[in-house]
Amino acid sequence: MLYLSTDFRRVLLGSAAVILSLGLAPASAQDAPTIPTIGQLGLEDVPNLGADDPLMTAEEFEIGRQTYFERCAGCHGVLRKGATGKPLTTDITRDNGYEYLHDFITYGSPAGMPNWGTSGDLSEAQIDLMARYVMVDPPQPPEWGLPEMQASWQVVVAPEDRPTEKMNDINIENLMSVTLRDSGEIALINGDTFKIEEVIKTGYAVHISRISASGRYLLVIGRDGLVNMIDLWMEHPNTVAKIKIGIEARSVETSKFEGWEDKLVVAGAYWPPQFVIMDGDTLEPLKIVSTRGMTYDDQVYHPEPRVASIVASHYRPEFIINVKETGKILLVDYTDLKNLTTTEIEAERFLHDGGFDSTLRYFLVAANARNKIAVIDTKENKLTALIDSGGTTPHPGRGANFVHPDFGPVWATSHLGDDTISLIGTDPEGHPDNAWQMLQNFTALGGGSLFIKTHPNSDHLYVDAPLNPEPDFSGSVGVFTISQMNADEEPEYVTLPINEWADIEDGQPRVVHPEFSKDGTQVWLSVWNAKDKESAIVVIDDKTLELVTVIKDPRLITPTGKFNVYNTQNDVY
Ligand code: DHE
Repeated sequence: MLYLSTDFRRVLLGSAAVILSLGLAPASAQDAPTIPTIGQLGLEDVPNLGADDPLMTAEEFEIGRQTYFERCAGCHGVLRKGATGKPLTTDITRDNGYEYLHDFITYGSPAGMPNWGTSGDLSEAQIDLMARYVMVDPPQPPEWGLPEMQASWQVVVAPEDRPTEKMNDINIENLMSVTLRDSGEIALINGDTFKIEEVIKTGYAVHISRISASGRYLLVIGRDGLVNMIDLWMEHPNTVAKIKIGIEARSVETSKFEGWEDKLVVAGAYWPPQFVIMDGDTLEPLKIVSTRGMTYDDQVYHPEPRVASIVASHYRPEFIINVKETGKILLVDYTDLKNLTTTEIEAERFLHDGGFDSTLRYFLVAANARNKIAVIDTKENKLTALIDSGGTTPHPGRGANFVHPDFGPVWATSHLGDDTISLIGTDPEGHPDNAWQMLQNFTALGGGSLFIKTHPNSDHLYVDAPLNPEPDFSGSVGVFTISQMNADEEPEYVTLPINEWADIEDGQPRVVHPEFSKDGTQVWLSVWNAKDKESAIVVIDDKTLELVTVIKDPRLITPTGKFNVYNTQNDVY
């Protein structure tokens, strides 16, 4: 079964030509799906098709496969068993029927399903096709082991040919690595001057950026599993090594423990479900570990336990690897890859994203299907607490750490499924009664929030709501004043109309991912529009909450995540 290629393909979707770079070539005849007829499924509501017609043609199936990979697999899973999104196995979808699926894709839901139709992201023809596609059994994607990784591995500039000192005059600590999602690029934007220094080609629908312990290397991962290692010391920072670690991926991190700075890189894949540890200079793959196995609670086999967030411990030479579907957190000791030692912690399902508390000792991660936050003590290597988040589908990003006037140090998360903000106490020594308790729930803009952020030098807490179907909410950010918070009252927030400030006429841009400058004086927000429409980055003054500047440039295609080098390198959030 060979249907992999790294070539870009151009296919016609409805009348619009779209370039797809997913690393997926057409299925061979052997893989051709069995497509049932309308009559076999007992459906009556599919437009223009009669009982004897197949639900879709083989060509439509191929387009559906690509679109599912691009838009749906992240939440619903490659095998469609569900995670952040609901399961879409055919027993369920065929029961739901065409009309239900069509409407759900078109209008979305306040619980976090994007409104693909009304937002203009998918055309009517694409929605029709996807409503039919999810009623056909999912294809099984291929494996991706060492031979495939080695074949994709490229050292573009050998370590001995790289600069021995910084060759540019950019203040790299205040550089922002900005995800340009749909162009498969990152923009390096100067945080002092707002100038776009470089735009660098990366993987498909590039996801996150992380910075090596020294601050020199920027690691970027695309949804297609391509990891780019970018040297920020070069006169013009660019890729020095790259490798494709799987078919679908979301996370990358580097070793940060003392003595191991910049030595290793780790990346996690959604498909195949595995992580790989690589050499920190060249990205040579050294060790691949599958995450397939038993769920922590029912103890039944799961074929697709995807690797979600990964962080590097500051207390031990370990990577903290969160496995979504099994609900397990793996503390992987990287000092001896031949005799790998892993502490496996039973946490909760489905682990997604998270970050450290302000001391960097505890790691807090959302188990979003069970509305829980799991807390790991990275010094003692054990589960410290499992806390009800008080809302639906917690989605913290890395979360926000601040000192609450009444509660002391807390970590905050917002939610995808409703408008709840949750504060958890994180100071077992200074505030033992509050530690690992859900101290307060209050409301922000609305459901569909993805990220919450503050900075040690800021008195503000920023909460977005990009997946809210209501444009007034998805186009704004809510800002709370920390010093005005108290234990007895729901704090008030101000709404900043970021979309209005960006002054974009066309489309329904979503405001996403607040990120601070190095010193915490400015906050950057992405105004994320469709890829053929204007997008922007809005920078605001954190003290006055007034507009500093709007960064617009034809190269800023679908900006989403932004990663300040210093804050990301040092886990400041
Ligand atoms: Fe993300 C982080 C997975 C959709 C922007 N996203 C993460 C992490 C995971 C993840 C596992 C944690 C990485 C880590 O810390 O190591 N994201 C997924 C999905 O599975 C999901 C839900 C669906 C998908 O198909 O990918 C998804 N994510 C999105 C988006 O649509 C976002 C808003 C826009 C985009 O660029 O794709 C998006 N995700 C982000 C960002 C982060 C992230 C900006 C890093 C947050 C941070 O501050 O560290």
